[in-house]
Amino acid sequence: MSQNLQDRRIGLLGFGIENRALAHFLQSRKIPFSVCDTRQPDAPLANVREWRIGTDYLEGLTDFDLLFRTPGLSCLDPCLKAARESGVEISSQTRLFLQLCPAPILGITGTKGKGTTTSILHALLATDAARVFSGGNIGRPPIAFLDELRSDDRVVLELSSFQLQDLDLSPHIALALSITEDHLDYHTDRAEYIAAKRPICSHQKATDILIVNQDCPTARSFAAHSPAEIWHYSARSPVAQGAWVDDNKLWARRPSEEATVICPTTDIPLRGKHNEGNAAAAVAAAIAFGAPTTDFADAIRSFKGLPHRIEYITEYKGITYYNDSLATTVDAAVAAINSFDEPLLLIAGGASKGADFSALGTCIAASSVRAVLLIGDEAVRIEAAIRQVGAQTAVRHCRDLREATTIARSTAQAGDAILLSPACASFDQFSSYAERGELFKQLVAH
Ligand code: UMA
Repeated sequence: MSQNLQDRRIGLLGFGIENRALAHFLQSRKIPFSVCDTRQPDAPLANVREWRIGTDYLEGLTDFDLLFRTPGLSCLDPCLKAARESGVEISSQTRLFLQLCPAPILGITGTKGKGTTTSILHALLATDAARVFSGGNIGRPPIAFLDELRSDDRVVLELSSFQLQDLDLSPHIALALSITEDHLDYHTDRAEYIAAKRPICSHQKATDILIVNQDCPTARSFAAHSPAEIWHYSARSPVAQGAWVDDNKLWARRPSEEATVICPTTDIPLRGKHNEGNAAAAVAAAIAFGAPTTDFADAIRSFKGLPHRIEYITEYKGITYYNDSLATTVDAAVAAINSFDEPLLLIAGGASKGADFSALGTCIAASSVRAVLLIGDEAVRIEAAIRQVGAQTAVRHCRDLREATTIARSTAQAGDAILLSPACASFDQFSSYAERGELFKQLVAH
């Protein structure tokens, strides 16, 4: 494969986290390449054949034989389509990794829960003798650890619709979590978003395994697109092979074996029914990978959770604070709100992704939310969704996160929780969800 790459005119489209890692991989093999990006990189790299920077960066793509698309650039872009039709091969860091990886790969996709499930699965697999490597959309491009891999290792990849959309090969084990809708500013519509995720399993072989969320009709529909053996997981009811939650316990069953209890659900140290589902998904994936269940309960009990996902920050004067900045979709915010019984002051709003907020309005009306503090571009549409369902919940429009936090703190009473769960992207006021979450943590600490 390196030899094949040596002889080609290679262009990296976009120079972010993924293609930077790919650039280092190519340079370590003395394979030349050019870089095309809308903007000048903060830290340019030496020994790049050519830099094409600016709004016209996608012009003249037929100068290349092989292009590596950054996830943020849709494969449906007209310039990419034209290049493909002219015979240029369009690839990506993810595809190259799948082509070169010597170890079995488990890929996880879904609208929400990918990161948490990937992390729980990593913890479960780490209890076994085989080494485990995790990466992908979670923030670690796998090409960066390709050279460390051996055939007896296990690889877990979190894969987004942006990464999956044009893949022509699938992981050996695929896990489809809940699939609803997201990124409607990037995907043409819901159908195209769902279709973009299907390569998680559509190029599998009969000897592969596909695990689907039994509780999600869209995830279940993926089974018809894969020749692999089908397993399930569920947060609600038993499955034939896989893992599930029932009778306040987490269960697992390998094909043709008796069901075994992994642990009581009270051992899962994460809030919310959706996280019981994520734990079941991780257990199903770990047993599909052949890991023994002996130490799973310990691994689950000591799982710390991830930053920015219903992350407990502190308690002060009887008020608890949670940072759920990663909730960039309506579904994620709804799941977070539903995981609280105590009275809630919700901070929500942010940049638009074209979402429909009606489910958020319905959830707020039926929940323990007693006040909503709105920020960002989507504040007006969120208030409209709350009013649409006739909810009487107090709504305040705030200038920014700082003001929302100050008002929430002065309004809250002992026993309340203050939750940042925006249901929106962060890009109107922040560079990322992580920057938004970090600011919230700082504001709460002072
Ligand atoms: N660029 C262009 N044209 C475009 C898009 C981007 O030139 O149309 C350039 C930008 O100027 C910038 C670079 O490409 O220089 C940025 O690339 P990028 O944002 O496409 O990708 P990376 O920085 O490589 O990060 C990507 C994922 N980003 C996206 O999917 C948008 C990261 O997921 C991922 O962690 C990383 O690869 C490692 O795999 C982020 C994300 O928001 C966190 N993902 C979405 C989500 O989780 O909901 C899908």
